[in-house]
This record gives sequence, structure tokens and C-alpha cells, in this order.
Amino acid sequence: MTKFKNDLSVSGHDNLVGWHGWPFRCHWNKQYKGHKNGHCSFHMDVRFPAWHRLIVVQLERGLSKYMRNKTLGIPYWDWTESIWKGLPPLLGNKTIFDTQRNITVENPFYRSLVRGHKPLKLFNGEPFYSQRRVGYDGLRQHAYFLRGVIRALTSDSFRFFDRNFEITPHNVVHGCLCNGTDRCSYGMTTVDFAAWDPAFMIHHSQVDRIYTLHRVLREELQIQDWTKEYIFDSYKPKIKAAKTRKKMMKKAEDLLHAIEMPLSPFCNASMNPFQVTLRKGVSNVITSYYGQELFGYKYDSFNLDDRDWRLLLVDMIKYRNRLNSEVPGLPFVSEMGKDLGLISKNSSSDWDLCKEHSHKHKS
Ligand SMILES: [Cu+2]
Repeated sequence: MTKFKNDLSVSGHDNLVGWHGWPFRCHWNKQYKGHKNGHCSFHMDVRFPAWHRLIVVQLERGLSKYMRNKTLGIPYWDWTESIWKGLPPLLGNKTIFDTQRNITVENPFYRSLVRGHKPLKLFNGEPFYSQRRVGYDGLRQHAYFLRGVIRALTSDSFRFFDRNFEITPHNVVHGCLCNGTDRCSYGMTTVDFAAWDPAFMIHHSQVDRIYTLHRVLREELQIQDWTKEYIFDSYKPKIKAAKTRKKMMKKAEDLLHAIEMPLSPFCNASMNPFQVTLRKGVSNVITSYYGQELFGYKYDSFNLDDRDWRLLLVDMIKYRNRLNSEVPGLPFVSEMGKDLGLISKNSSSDWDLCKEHSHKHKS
């Protein structure tokens, strides 16, 4: 990891993490909502899971150049697991013991030097590192994370899955790494700097594992439908909510474009040094869904908090047999455990969890 972080080539760390939020790296994206500064990644958007799958694959390729065992990939941090009392040691420890050299060194997963940014007064003109302000109490709400994952995964609507899973747990975990705004302007809660925190790749590896589980569950039940229509239909209520017919047409057109467009910078030969994501046709929302087949990686397990993922199949069957089953977010008790309480549409907003806890500490 340290070698990868010191690699300043196009396949090195700084170039790749910059793809997430660095301004003007994808200046053609300026036409899309929320992309005035021309950054590459997509959030609160149908392209969110696909774009972030591609960046994890990309980072893994960059990192694997320096790994002796090429069969290993980026580890995932299952934040639904109650064994973590906050951050896993891999992310939380400032230093690690290097068994090869017999010395204690800085843990490369603790923070990253943000090179190439103009010196800031805040740091007395010194180079600066990615920042954290960990909301430990928030990160210990394992059942809350698990409820969010179950709620999203069991829904038949792709839109419901996409939005819910992005807000809780995905956004909440970002929020808990930068709890409150104080001393955390260059960390996980900013699009520009999030990927500089090494927690980003470990977190997104887990996010991608859940996205993969979305497919595995549906294949298992033989209800897998990954057509344009499947995605499009789930967004229909949003499209119909447009005030005029013209606006409705525009929304539908934009959505189809978002589903089909090759995602950059992966599709851009002048920016992407890796064939695996550059290959024609692999970088859009539809095709990249088959991540395992296309990019050659595999997860060791889909269990969540050490609970058998197959129990979700029972949840899904039960849900589909209910009255009004087409409505996502109806309350139910999951087979994964009664201790989780009722799984339902969560009304609390994404960042509340960590903010609430930080206020508690101050008082
Ligand atoms: Cu993220």
C-alpha cells in the first residue's frame, strides 16, 4: 500500500483517487446535475453503484501491482459486524509493525498525504493529510447498518435499493468518519477528498460486496432481471412527478442516457491505463452489474454480521407474497434476527446518526 501511494504514475494512487472528486478531471460531466466543477463520480444517481464498483476495481488493479499475492484483493470492512468497536485496527491504528524490516512504521491505511494541492493557511503552508473525526458511537450502531442493508436488498425496486443503500448505510459511514465539520474539511464527507482517506477503498469494497449480493440473491431466486426496463420502470413514479409533459420526456431521456452511457474516466483511453475497465462496453450501468464475470474478482462470503445471507432469500419470498408487495419499504421482521426489530422505511436523515452522537458528547 505504501508503494502504491508513492506511485505517481497514471496507475498510481494519487491519479486514481483524484478521479472521485478532483475538479475538472471529467470536465465533460459539467452537463450533469451536481457536477459544476467537472468531477467524475456520481452520487444520488442511478450511476452511483456502477461508478463506485469501477473505482474499486481500478484501485485494486493499481494496488495489486505491488502485491506479492495477486489473488488477494482490497479487503472489505463489514460495518454490520458487531465485533468492531468503531474502526477496524487496519484503519484506526496510526502505526503498524513491519515484520519484514522489524520496525514500526506509519500505517498507510490511517491517512494519505494530499499532494498536488496548493498550500493552505490552515496548515501553515505545510503539505496536508486526509482528515478524520471518527464518530465511534455512530459506527457502533451495527444493527442500524444491518437494517438499512436488509431494507435495500429485499426490495424489488432498483430505485429503492439504489437510494436507500446509498443513504443508509453508505452515507452514514462516510459521515461517521468525519463526524461534524470541525477539523474535518478534507475527509470522507467531501466528494473532493473522500477517496484520499484510505478508509474509502475499504468502505467501498463492502459497498460493492452488497451490490454484488443484490445480484446473487436475485439469481438464487431466479428473478434476475437486468434489463433497461427493470431499472427504468422503478424510476417511473419520479418521472411521472414532473410537472409538464416536456419535462417528463426530458427526465426519461436523461435516465436512459444515464443507464447506457459509458462511465468516465474508465472509458477514456487517454486517462485509464487498465484494459480491464477500459474494454469496450464494460463501463456502463447495465454491463458493469456483472462485476465478478467482467473484472475477475470474487467475494469470500456474503454473510452480514456473521449471519447467513441466505436468510434474506426467505425475507424476499415472504415479502413478494404479501399484499401490496410492489410497495417498497413495508415493515417486516427479518429472518436474519428478531433482535433487529422492524425493518421499515427509515425516516431519519442520513447524517443525523453521527451528528446526534457528537452533540451528545459535547453536552
Ligand atoms: Cu462513498
